[in-house]
Parts: sequence; C-alpha cells; structure tokens
Amino acid sequence: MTTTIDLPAAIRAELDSPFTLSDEQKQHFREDGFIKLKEFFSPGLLAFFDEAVTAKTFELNPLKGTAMKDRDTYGQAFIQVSNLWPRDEVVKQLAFSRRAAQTAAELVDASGVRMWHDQALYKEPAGGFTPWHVDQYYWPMSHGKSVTLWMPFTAVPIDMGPLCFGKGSHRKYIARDIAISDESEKLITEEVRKHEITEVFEPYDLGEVSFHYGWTLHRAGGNTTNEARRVFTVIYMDEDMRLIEPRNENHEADWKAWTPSTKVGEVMADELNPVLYTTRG
Ligand SMILES: O=C(O)CCC(=O)C(=O)O
Repeated sequence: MTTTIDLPAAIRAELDSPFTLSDEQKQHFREDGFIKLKEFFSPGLLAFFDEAVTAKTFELNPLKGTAMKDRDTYGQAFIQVSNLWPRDEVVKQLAFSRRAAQTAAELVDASGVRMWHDQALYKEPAGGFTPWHVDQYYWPMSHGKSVTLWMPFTAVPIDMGPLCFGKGSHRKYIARDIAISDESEKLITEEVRKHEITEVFEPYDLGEVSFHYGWTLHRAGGNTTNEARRVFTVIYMDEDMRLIEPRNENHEADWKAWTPSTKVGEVMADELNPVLYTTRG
C-alpha cells in the first residue's frame, strides 16, 4: 500500500526505519507473552501524532456527553475509537509504520503481518481500571500469531493506568472464553493467584511502547492524574491468518467490522487488512 501524503522527512524516516531486536528479546517475548521497548519512538514523532490522533479521537468519541458516573466499568475504563486509519490520512501513516510492523512480525516469528485494526484508548482523568482479559477471545483467528502494539503519547506513571501483564499467561490457557467485564476481573484475579502468575505492572517512559500477544492476560489501573492517558494501539496478525467459523457473537461482530469480504477458511486479506510488512517478494 502506498503512502499518499508528505510528512516531515525526519518523521517519515523514523516511521520506516527498522528497530533492532536481539534474539534474547524475541525469546523473552515468546516466553513472557509481552515485551516493553524503550526509546521505540522519539518525543518529536509522538508529539506530531498525538495531535492528529487526539483530535480524531475526541471528534469520534462515542461517549461524548456521558458522565463518568453514568458509564459501566468498560465505559469508565477508556474512550475507545477503532480504525482511525481509514478515516484520517495522518493517523494512517502512524498505523502503517514499517518500524512497528516489522517489529511485530519479528516478535511473533511471522514472514509478515497484516492490519487487523487500530484503536485509540484514552483513559480520561478519573477513568476507571481496565479489567483483566485476553484480546483474542474477540477475534475469529486460526492461530495465536496476533500482537498488539500499545503506544502512549506521553510517559505513563502508575497513577495514569499503564498496562499490567500476566507474565507467561498466554501459555496457560486461562479465561479464553470470557469477555472483558467485572466478571473477567474477578475470575482472572483468582486464576492469576492460583497459578502464581507474576504481574508486571510498571510505568512507561516517554517513547516506550509494548507489544503483547492476543492470548496474554492483561489489565490496567485507573487514571488518578489530571491528564488523559492518550494511547494508540495497532493490532497485527500473521499475513497468513485465516478466518475461523465464529464461536461467539464477538467473533461475528469483528468479522463484519474488520474483514467483511473474507469467507470462513480464507486468509483474511480484505482491503481493511493490508500487509504492512513482509519478507516475501
Ligand atoms: O489500554 C488499556 O487500558 C487496555 C488496552 C488493551 O486491553 C489492549 O490494548 O489490548
């Protein structure tokens, strides 16, 4: 897919330049189910895209006008706006970053990755916690090579609600049939204790990002600061990922939303699923 707008040269170069991952980092990712990478993007690049993503997110905010007290746990956790890239040319340049897509492919050991979808996840001041969950419960995917880039535009101290990961939890097959909810928070909290899973809950520096598998347990704390936690995410999948027969209503909904022209059994190659990085010719 081609780039259609001009960006400042330094930003374009950074978006496209590879990030060097060591074999040890790849191995850690595969064992732990997540990795945090410092200095992945520069403060200049983050400030540039913060403006574009924030403007679009608040323009499309589905919770506009709904007070925090009138929202359920999910609504209190964050403003969620999905697939900004088809709706904003500037945001698209970030979502299509070759640096990020190549890193995703190398972490999951895929020859290439496609776009599943992107999301802005803005946790407002006084925003609540994000319940424990796994992402791939929602996705009708044929295997586990899916990975989310979680990219904050600011540093995220503990009191702003950074992500917390269950180390190695993607290998334990816990809570794979439950949607994000008060119930998932309760059930997974118990499972994490029972299985003695280490919770990795640390702040993010400015420029630091994380990647996690679709089957890794994760949650986030609430935001008690006065500033919104402004996060952009991109979800990638193996370029050969196939659509499975839907197993729940979320699978049905995500099929319609993110890969509408794909038939069960086919590689998910809808126009919404461009290959963002590949080593194939
Ligand atoms: O940002 C959050 O609070 C939750 C993010 C999340 O669940 C994800 O990116 O998969």
